[in-house]
Amino acid sequence: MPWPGAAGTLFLMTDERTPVERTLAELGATSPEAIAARFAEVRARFDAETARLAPCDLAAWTAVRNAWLGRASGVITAIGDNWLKPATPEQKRVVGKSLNGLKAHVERTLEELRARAEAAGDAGPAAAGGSDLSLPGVRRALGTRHPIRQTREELERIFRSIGFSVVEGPEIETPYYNFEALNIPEHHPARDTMDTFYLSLPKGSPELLLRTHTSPMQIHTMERQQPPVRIVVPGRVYRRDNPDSTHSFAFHQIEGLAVDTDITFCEFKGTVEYFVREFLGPKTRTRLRPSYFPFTEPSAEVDASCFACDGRGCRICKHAGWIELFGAGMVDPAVYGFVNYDAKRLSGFAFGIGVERMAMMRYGISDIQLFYQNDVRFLRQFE
Ligand code: 2NL
Repeated sequence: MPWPGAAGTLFLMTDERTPVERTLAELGATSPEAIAARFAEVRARFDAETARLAPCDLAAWTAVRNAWLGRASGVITAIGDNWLKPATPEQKRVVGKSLNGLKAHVERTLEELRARAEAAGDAGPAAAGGSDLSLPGVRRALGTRHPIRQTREELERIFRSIGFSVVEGPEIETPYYNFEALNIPEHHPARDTMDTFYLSLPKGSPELLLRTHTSPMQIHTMERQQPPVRIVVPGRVYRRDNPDSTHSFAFHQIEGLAVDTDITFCEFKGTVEYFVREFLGPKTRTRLRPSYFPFTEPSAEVDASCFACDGRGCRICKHAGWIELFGAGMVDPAVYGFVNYDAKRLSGFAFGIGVERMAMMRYGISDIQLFYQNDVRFLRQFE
């Protein structure tokens, strides 16, 4: 059965052509009013499409321009081909005039939109919903170096200024480098005060421990190079201490070592005095007190005249006038034996400075734990 009313009608369901792809005759628009109405429809459609354009979506703008002004298949070309060319001479005047009007409207509108897109681009991506790079940024507070780091760098600077190099090494060591090569044999009482954290490893593995001082790196250095040696070794060290206001199971040291053919106690004393004056000020006096370390002979505790009372006696120096700074001494010849240095020809000195202790003196801090709590109210004081 034929489709009711299908034959010969202009409204075949299968005809998917748009109005501008058909002739005005096919559309039934032959009177000037009907033609004007068709043009009005097309113009309304164009206005609707351009109204949807985002202010600086250039890709969408280009698509609209091509759809309307494209030479081969744009709407304006289609109207020229399908509405104007087949029109009767009387219709042509009306169609031509309307087409010119429409084309001018399309061109003008698209040009305006392009100008708007450019202006939006100049105003920054914010106009398109992005971020505006011309706005002031979000300022993030700059961090500061931790007071221990600052003190360590100051200590490094002082020793660099007199020819020492800075060397760093691992925090995990073998008992040989941490103890034996430093003249601390297995059952030496000095191991008790420095006994430390051993790594739990599978049975049969060689023993490893957390270094109790940075001296192992000095042994490594002497194994690798012949004198002259002038190094300082900063870094974190570990000891089995219970925490209190002056103890921590992890703290920092800067150890020094100088070995050469003609280093005497004078070089040792001169270096120590230079360091103390650089760190605590030129008026500071230095005193060496006899002491004992397995790896130095003779050994000394280095004291400085109290920075708070200049030696007159106060609460800080417990009325002694002197404050203990660090331990030091002439390298024990036994140590040279472990690194194949010629003990008859060579001599040197060494020292071990606690970085926390120096920082506490420098800043008047009485509790070492403050360094490890990362309380910004404490840390901000060192900006
Ligand atoms: C302290 C002070 C010290 C050393 C460390 C050292 C290193 C080598 C040879 C000889 Cl390779 N000495 N270091 C010397 C004297 C003191 O540290 O209070 N230590 C427990």
